[in-house]
Amino acid sequence: MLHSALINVMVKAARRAGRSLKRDLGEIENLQVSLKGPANFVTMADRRAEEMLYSDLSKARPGYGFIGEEGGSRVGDDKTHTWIVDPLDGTTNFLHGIPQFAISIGLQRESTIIAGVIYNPANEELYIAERGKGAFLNDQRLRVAGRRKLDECVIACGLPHIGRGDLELSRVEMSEIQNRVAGLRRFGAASLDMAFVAAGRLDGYWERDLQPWDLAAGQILVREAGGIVSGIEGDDEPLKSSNVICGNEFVHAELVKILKPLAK
Ligand code: 2AM
Ligand code: CA
Repeated sequence: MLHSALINVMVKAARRAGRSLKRDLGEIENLQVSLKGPANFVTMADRRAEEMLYSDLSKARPGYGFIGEEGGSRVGDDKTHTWIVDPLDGTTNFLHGIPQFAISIGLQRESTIIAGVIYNPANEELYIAERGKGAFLNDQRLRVAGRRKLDECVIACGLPHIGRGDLELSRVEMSEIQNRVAGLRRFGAASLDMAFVAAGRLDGYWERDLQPWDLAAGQILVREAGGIVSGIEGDDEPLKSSNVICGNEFVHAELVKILKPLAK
C-alpha cells in the first residue's frame, strides 16, 4: 500500500524508536531484581525513544514545532505545524512487561490534527491515519464497529492513578457503564484504546485527565475510521478538555448521555 511522504516519515521514525523500546523491554525482566532499577530504566528508555523521534522528525521536516511527553515543547520556525508525540504510551504496562504500549505521533496543522501514527513494537501493529484518506492497521482499512445496542458492546476506560484525578468519580462512572454493557475493559494505554476503537475491536472508550500526546494520533484514527471523538461534554474537543469519549455515533451518544451528568 502506498502512503504519502508524510506518513512514510512518521512510520520510519516510529519503527526506529520502536526497535529501541523493544530491546529495552527485553532488559526489563533482568532489572526486576533492584527495586529502583526498573523505574529509572524505563525513564531512560522513554527519553531515548523521544530523542530518536525528535531527531528523525525534525530532520525530515525542519522547522516544525514539537511537543513531547518527556522533553516539553520545542518551538520551530514553522508556526503552523506541530508534532505531538508520546514516545512510550502505557508506561506502567511497559514497566511490568505487559506488551500493551505504543509510540504515538500526531501532526497538528493550525488547530487540526492532520495525520497520526500509533505503533506497538511488541506485536508490530502499526496504525496510520491521514485526514481525508482513511485509517489503516498494517495496511488494512479500518472501520469502527457498527453495534447500536450498548448491552452488546465492549467498552474500555482509563482509570486515574493514586494521587491523581477523581478516584471516586471514576468508580461511579465504571459501575454505571458496567451495568449497561456486555463487557468493560481497562488496558492502560490511551493511544491503543483509541486505535482499538478505530479497528472495531472496542465499541467505545472514555478516559479523563489525558494529555495532548495521549490523544492526538488516536483521535484522527477514530475519526478516519468513521467514529466520533469528543470530550465528555459530547461537543467539546478532547485536546482542549483533556478527556475523551469515542465510538460510533450511537455508542458515542449513549456514553455521553451516561457520563456527562455524573460529573455535575
Ligand atoms: P503514559 O503511559 O504515557 O503515562 C493510562 O490510563 C493512560 O493514561 C496511559 O495512556 C497513560 O499514558 C495516560 N496518562 C496520562 N497522564 C497520566 C498521568 N499523569 N499518570 C498516569 N497516566 C497518565
Ligand atoms: Ca501517554
